[in-house]
Amino acid sequence: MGKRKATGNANNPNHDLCDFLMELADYERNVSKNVYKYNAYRKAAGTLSALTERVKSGEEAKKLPGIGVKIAKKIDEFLQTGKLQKLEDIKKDDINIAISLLARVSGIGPAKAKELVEAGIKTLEDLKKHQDKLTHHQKLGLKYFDDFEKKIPRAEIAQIEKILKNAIKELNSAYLITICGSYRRGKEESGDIDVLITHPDYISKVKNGKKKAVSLKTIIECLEKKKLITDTISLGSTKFMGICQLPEDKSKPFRRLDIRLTFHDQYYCAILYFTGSDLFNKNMRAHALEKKYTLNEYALKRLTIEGRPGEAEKITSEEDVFKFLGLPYKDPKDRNI
Ligand code: 8DG
Ligand code: CA
Ligand code: CA
Repeated sequence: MGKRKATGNANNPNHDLCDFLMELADYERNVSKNVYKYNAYRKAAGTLSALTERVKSGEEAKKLPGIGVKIAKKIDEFLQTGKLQKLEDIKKDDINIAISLLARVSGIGPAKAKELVEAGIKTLEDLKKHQDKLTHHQKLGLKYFDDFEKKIPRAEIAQIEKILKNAIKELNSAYLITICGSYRRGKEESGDIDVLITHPDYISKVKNGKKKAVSLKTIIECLEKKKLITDTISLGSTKFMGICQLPEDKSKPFRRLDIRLTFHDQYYCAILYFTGSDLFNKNMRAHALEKKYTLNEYALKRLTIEGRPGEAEKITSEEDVFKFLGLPYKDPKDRNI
């Protein structure tokens, strides 16, 4: 799972307010481990990031969805003093600083970061000396710490996309490949690369048989041979997590790459899900529930009267999902909430 971060909207007139809310969210996730507050702050930041005008007061903000009395008070404090004392105090605390730092290592979650800090490990140098306490993923996260902090320019992902598609199509020209995530939403920079692959013969209902020709392992081996994939964090039959670098340009940073193999009949729900943003997904799932549907990365299903998911609807495009839910289609670039 990626490290969650601020909602992007370059011309957001409330970006400083969004930033402090996202900092509070990160603190709640990484240090307090309070997912409820984490989500509450993120929701408030999402609401503010969608506004076209600057918020004038907490009172005004309180009328918006996801902003209650407590967040409104913080907005007032920030508008009046230019800072938030709670956040200033958090930022001064050595333990908090250490936990937040370690949680930036790929593979180290908030619980692990806390555990390490409690064991006296507070810096990346400390971590390097105690690699026995780390999983394979976390060791790689540490090794490539600096590179993984760097955003990936759109043009570089486009180059990787070309190499990846050519290589996979050489294996079998019927493979369908889509890079999702922030790249598909048109962002100029991304945190990692999220790839979805399917094949018309790879269908959820068919047991074995035709599926055999389709293999994620073969795809990964091929990409290793092309020197695109440099490391594997984990590899299962449908999910690869690893690291890539543009071949022929060793000056380029190492990048996080996730590849998922999905059934053809579930491909478009997967594309919708992995395109995000995650707040957009949350809103869409909530809307689905209002319409008595349940939506996830695999399928859209109507809920029965008893509230149980029924048969999966036949979905052959992202547009289908919007249609079933009675929503106007949104282009990926308009899903950046
Ligand atoms: P980024 O990599 O440029 O930072 O942004 P991203 O592409 O939007 O984020 P991501 O962490 O790579 O996740 C890709 C998509 O997966 C995201 O846009 C929507 C979907 N997704 C959710 N919930 C979650 C979640 O909790 N963790 C992750 N990693 N992905 C999620 O809807
Ligand atoms: Ca990702
Ligand atoms: Ca991503």
